[in-house]
Amino acid sequence: MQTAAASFDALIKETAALVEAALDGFLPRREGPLGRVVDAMRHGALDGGKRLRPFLLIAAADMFDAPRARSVRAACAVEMIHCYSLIHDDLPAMDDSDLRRGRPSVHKAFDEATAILAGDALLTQAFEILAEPETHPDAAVRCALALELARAAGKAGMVGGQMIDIYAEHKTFDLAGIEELQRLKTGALIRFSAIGGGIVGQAGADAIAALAAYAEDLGLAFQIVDDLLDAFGDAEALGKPVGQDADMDKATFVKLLGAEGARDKARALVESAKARLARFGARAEPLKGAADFVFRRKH
Ligand code: GRG
Repeated sequence: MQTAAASFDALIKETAALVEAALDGFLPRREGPLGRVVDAMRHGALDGGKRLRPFLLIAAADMFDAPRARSVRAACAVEMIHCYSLIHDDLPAMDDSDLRRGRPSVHKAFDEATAILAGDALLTQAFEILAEPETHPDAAVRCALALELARAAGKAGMVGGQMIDIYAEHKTFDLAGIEELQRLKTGALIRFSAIGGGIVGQAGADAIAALAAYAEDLGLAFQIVDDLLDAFGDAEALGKPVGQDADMDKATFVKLLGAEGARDKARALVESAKARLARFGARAEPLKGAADFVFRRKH
């Protein structure tokens, strides 16, 4: 029998391949200047990343027997938003990163103006995809998806979190402050991914609330593990620090809780996330597998 981790690994490989093919189809190459922005969008969105958010969306939608043709489209929308955020986050005005997913970041491979436009175009196209009838025949479902994604991505979600991260006085952040920042910056899109699957599958309000609670625990665990990976290169084996964040003023879960404390909190959140899915029984195994994956991931 396959272990739970092996079946999760197989399923995320399968959903990532579906999303890769669909993204490729959404971004056909063009000639001329338009071709340049499309090439930059392709550079930022194709062939990279863990595709965790699409996995969450598709696995949640599967629980309600939503056709994959619909859930993959919604999954592409959330991945486009995620990729746009990474392209813009890498810009000189933000994190100024030369590398992303082991390749030159989009502004390095192209130029800053093209990277800004490629991010903008991915952001816009996400909503175009959600609004198209192929995503769901019921316009109310399409509207609910667009509403929730807009809330997750905008000032009350990811953009708001990024703003706090850039301008807040990190030195004064306590645990509640950093949790709030991360709930917005990375948590909101992870939360959308899970509830978006429920919306595509026309799940009831109670089921969607359970998915939201799962994803809120998961998003926080994801960020704590991110801090552990930054500090140690591994969340499970807390070895010698491999490189603390260059910005010494930046509060992280590791600085606030210590390595052991951060790891214990991440582990507890993963268990809590899985418990939130009890009502779904065996159908929730893939989402439970995602929670375990968040803890054992190495990048
Ligand atoms: C620029 C509007 C705007 C927002 C940026 C999410 C974000 C806000 C920036 C990303 C910066 C960052 C590295 C945050 C740490 C957690 C995180 C979101 C990591 C990247 O997500 P993964 O690990 O990436 O899912 P892959 O490459 O696997 O898709």
